[in-house]
Amino acid sequence: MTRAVALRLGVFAGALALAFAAAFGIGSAVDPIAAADPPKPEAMADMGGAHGGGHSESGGQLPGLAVSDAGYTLAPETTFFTAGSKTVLRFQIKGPDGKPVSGYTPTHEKELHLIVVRRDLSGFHHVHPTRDAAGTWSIPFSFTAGGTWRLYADFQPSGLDRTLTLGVDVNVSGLYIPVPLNEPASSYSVHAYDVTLAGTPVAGKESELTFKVSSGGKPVTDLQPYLGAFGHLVSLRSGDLAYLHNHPAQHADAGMQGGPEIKFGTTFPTAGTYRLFLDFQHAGTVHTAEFTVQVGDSGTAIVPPTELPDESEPHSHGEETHK
Ligand SMILES: [Cu+2]
Repeated sequence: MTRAVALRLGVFAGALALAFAAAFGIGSAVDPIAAADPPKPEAMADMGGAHGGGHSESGGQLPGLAVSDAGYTLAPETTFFTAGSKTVLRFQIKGPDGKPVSGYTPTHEKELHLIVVRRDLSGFHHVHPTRDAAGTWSIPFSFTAGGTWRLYADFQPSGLDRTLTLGVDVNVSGLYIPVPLNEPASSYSVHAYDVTLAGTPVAGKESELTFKVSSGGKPVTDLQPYLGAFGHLVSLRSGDLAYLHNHPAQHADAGMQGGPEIKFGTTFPTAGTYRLFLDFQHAGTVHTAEFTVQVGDSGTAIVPPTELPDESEPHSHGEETHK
């Protein structure tokens, strides 16, 4: 009984921590992003629904919305989990022949990228499972709170000339406190870093987004390459969690230094609210900055704050908090 109580309390504390984190800027909705980086013409056409998607079972819809596409299926071993306990995520990608895929073309130094996020867009993770000889992918994982979570597998099977992003929902039992999306903001603080965002996103057209990383009021000029780029941007569209994945045009080789700016050409397929997750690496650690972005049919400028908090001030997150 003591153990059960402790477990419950643990789950509750985890959920509170998550809710607290969310209040300070985690969890929002984003946009469907093209699977390719840089976006290939056909992927862009898919995003805009410009052609019929004859090559695709999903009828040309945005990446991340379907569990099967082009004959490939994301097949999790189970879709039931318990919050707060260590588990192992296991899944296969089944190919057109129904067998687990064992041939992949690496994209950004990995055969497969796994994104895990709760459907309210809180609790984002970008991880890299390992594959066994039988084609089963696995990675240790702990869900921080209950709710419906979504797994995205972003990969390129060697039999296909483009990347696929397949998505599946999983059920996590445990305390569920939905976290509202943060209001749109042009700055986000994570650990010792302040990240600002500037740009003028427009629906259906490529727009440049510029992130700038500072620490203690000083620009960071020694960002490290992470998986071949100085930044990885995943955007999820609020409402249906359609998925976009972008990288800077500039390739980053080991030993190069980047920053403070990281620029992306991003095409948001439709107007709407998107949650952007920027992964960057500094001093050996990967951090994720999150932004809620409102995309309209005519561009609205996102203006970064002119003054960043310096270390003498209490750490500000520059975003409205929700109670
Ligand atoms: Cu990845």
